[in-house]
Amino acid sequence: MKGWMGKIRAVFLLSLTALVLSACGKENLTALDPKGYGAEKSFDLIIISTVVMLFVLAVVLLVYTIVLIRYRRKKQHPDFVPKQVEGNKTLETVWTVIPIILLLIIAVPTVTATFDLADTSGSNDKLNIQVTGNQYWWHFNYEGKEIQTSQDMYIPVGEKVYLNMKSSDVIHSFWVPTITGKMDVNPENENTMYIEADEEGVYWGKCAEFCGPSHSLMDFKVIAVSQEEFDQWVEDMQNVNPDAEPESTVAQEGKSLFQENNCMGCHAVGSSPVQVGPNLTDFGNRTKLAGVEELNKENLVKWIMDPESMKPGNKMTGNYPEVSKGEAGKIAEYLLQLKPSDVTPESAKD
Ligand code: HEC
Ligand SMILES: [Cu+2]
Repeated sequence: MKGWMGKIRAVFLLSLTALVLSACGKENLTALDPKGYGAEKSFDLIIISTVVMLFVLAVVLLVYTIVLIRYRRKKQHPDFVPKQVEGNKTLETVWTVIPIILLLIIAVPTVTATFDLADTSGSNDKLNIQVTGNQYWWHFNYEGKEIQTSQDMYIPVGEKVYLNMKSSDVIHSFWVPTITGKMDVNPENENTMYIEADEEGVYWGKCAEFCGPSHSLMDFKVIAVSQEEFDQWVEDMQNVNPDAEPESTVAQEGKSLFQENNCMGCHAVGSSPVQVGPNLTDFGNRTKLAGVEELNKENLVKWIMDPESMKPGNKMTGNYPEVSKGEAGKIAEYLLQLKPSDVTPESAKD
């Protein structure tokens, strides 16, 4: 018996540790610690609904308990029929009016918040980003700025940023829980919303609409930096020369291999209409590969040789000539040195 208890306790502790650890480093993937306007509105609504529901639960439990005790079966003649009551007008009114009030308490702030968050009328003189959802990555086009990025979206902190969102294939859903609620990204029509981050930080985003085998791997980041850092980033990104020769000879060879192996049919460095695959302008500054894997040379070589093993169903697999490990290594050297700006996800941490 004692051995059993020990085992159960060990399993319990282990699961608890796993649960706690699994949250490590993902602190900015929660709707319960809001750091942006949309997320705060949603959080307030969560609180209001929870309070109302707890109130209802308490009242029902109370009435239930009273009825259970007061009207329990007593020693009576088997034929005893209790006094019959029906049609109590006061009671009926009370239990009709109270739920109406409760619903109004929830509905009024919900509808107000919905209209507030959908109001993109102030977008004209603000930063507009065209967001495109693709199986299984996100593309960001900074309107009027000739800047394109994928996976990492940089925004200035404390500013409303307007998003105009479409999908290139199936329906996706844009969700950065710590700063905003979800918005569907459809192939047929453009949906608009705005986001605003209160604090600098790296905010984790997820696709929240099932879209295929790698749906759960369709992660991205919103990186909120100070206005100065953002301006710097914009300038750096605009000054990128896609044809610049890398410093090391290995990277130079990698660049040629990148051109020879059809990679540029889908990927661009610098602002370009080529958007079949992620834009790689600031690839070396990212912390993740394809949104989810740790970005390092080993993983990158693995990706270039066999993307399918990392993201099943992705649109790169099988669409380029086979590359050897040596070639993949050189291409990786080239891609990893694409660091156009000193403004990186690290910059969001001061
Ligand atoms: C048919 C189009 C296509 C071709 C050709 C192609 N890719 Fe890709 N690539 C993609 C797509 C689509 C993705 C995004 C996959 C995903 O995340 O679902 C991708 C992702 C990547 C990524 C990860 C990007 C990121 O933002 O983390 C790298 C790196 C990459 N490709 C390198 C290459 C290299 C090197 C070649 C040439 C050997 C190549 N690709 C050829 C379509 C292509
Ligand atoms: Cu998706």
